[in-house]
Amino acid sequence: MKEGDLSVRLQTAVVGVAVAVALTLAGCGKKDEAIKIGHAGPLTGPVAHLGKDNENGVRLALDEANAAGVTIGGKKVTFAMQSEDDQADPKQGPIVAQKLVDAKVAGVVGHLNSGTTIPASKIYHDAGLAQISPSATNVTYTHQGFNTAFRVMANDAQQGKVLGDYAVHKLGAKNIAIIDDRSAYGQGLADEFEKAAKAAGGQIVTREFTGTDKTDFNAILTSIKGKNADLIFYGGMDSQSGPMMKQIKNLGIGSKFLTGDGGQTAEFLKLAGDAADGAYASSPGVPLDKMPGGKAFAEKYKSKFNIEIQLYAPYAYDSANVLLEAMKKADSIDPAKYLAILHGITFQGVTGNIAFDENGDIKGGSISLYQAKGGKWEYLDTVGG
Ligand code: ABU
Repeated sequence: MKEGDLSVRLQTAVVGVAVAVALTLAGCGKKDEAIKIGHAGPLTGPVAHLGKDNENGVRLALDEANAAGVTIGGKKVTFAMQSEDDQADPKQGPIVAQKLVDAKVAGVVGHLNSGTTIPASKIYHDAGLAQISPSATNVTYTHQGFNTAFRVMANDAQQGKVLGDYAVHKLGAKNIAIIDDRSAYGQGLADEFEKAAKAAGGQIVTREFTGTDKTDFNAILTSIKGKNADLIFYGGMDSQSGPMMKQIKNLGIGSKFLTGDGGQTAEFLKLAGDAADGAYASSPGVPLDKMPGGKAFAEKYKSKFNIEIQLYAPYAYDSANVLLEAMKKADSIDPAKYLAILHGITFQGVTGNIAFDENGDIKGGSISLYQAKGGKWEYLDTVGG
């Protein structure tokens, strides 16, 4: 053998050994992949502030679980969020849901809007995947016979009833005008409100509608002005109710204004400005400072994200935590194993105690009422719970 040949062989052997050692080390250091938890909500568009708020709630829960350390099936596991933007668009809901199913997430927190949550729920159900909505309140979501659908707040049958009773009995409204945004949430809540207001003795003088992309309501409001309504009820989100409130005051309409949880936000106060004063709104659950873990949650949220909570973040946090709790109790991330646990779970969340009825609705949900005063929502009362 020539000297050159020997040198080439030696070099090849050394490189081979080095590659083998590197591969072995890489193998030793290889971490198990994190378990994916899906989140879906509007991360762009007029209600992106609420979608980001929900996403932050989930992120906080997963980061805390990872820091605390979780063992499932005898293995230390970590969680990673896969967050998808459904743009609050009912057409995007199922598309995003399919993306999360294809990504093999172990469970989903979302969606935010009833209009996306309901069509997405069929995809999750067909895949046998648990879905917990922190904020979708339309009744239909949990009444389709899907054992995969859960929500952690009271629904709009409860909310509409409380609002209808409140309008007539507490605010003294006899003649009522109703506007909704034609979304599953806005229209659904307006329907429930109308039923309850009529049952309480109120009269509906007109029922108008707008769209989730509209911000000019002058034509509708001018027509309502002529009807001398004692109260205007709006079913829809803050991106519409904020500008609507401003236009109500600009047109010199003296009717009281009442809306649901989609408007009980800091964003409503910002968009309506001084015109917000006097507006009434409801929200499922109790105010942050009355939630069992509200104060501590608000501090953690502020310190991690350096912003204030918008609305549903505590519910998104609880949704993620109750999902993880079911996985831990089942000692499995397989929905076929942890779904039964989720149905029977009792979990102390920051928003209150979480347990689900046979439909996947929260047991003992409550509705609170607020009035806007001096740029803040002042708490008035809580019904139910
Ligand atoms: N609950 C009001 C906002 C979300 C929704 O139900 O569409």
